[in-house]
Amino acid sequence: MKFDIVTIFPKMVEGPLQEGIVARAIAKGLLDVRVHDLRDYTTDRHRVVDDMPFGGGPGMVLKPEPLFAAVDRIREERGTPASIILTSPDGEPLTHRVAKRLSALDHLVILCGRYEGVDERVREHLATEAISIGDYVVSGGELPALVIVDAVARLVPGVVGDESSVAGDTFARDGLLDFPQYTRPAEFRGLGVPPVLLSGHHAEIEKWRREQAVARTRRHRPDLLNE
Ligand code: JEW
Repeated sequence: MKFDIVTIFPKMVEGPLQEGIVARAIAKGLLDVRVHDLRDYTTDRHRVVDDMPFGGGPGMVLKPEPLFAAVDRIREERGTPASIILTSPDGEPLTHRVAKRLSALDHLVILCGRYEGVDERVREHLATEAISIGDYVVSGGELPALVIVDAVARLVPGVVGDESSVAGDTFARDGLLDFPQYTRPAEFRGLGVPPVLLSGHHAEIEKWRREQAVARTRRHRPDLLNE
């Protein structure tokens, strides 16, 4: 699967791609991720990517020309992408369902916004969709782009070594949060682990885990229980 990420902070995006599951999938050839510096698509001496908002107001807005030029280049070099995603606080909320839909596509472009936002013509005439990573404020679209790549890439066959661990993840399984996990030592600084987990009684362990998952979901995410 191909990803092209367009950003004014390429180093901010490249670092996280060089560690962990995503890095391994890139090394294995399952993912082909390219990061593009938006300033490389400017044509002026000062490589300006932003400008003042028409109508006035605080802050700056990302100009349309470099973003359109970047996508033109990506199209020439990599073909027409299946989706051009604009990261945006007012986009469609990212959910497991959205990640699954995107994971079935062969080529995603992700445009990272910055400042007060992006010229609306980008959203209307260049992007094919806008995605938000949730109801909180972040400073720009780079971390949202990385979250999208990570959530989508894990659903590409082979990216996560053990497919049963993908199927068992919270949100993938049955809409319940995960049960608590413990490992050795069985006693640490006077803190024990639930005895049932040491009992070897598999039916009892399954029952306990289910109860814990339901109790946690009721406590932290009651919205997930209402079907
Ligand atoms: C996201 C792109 C570009 C946030 C979430 N937050 C916020 C916000 C910003 C500017 C104006 C108004 C609100 C910061 N920002 C972005 C935030 C994506 C940009 C600038 C974003 N998902 N995606 N939750």
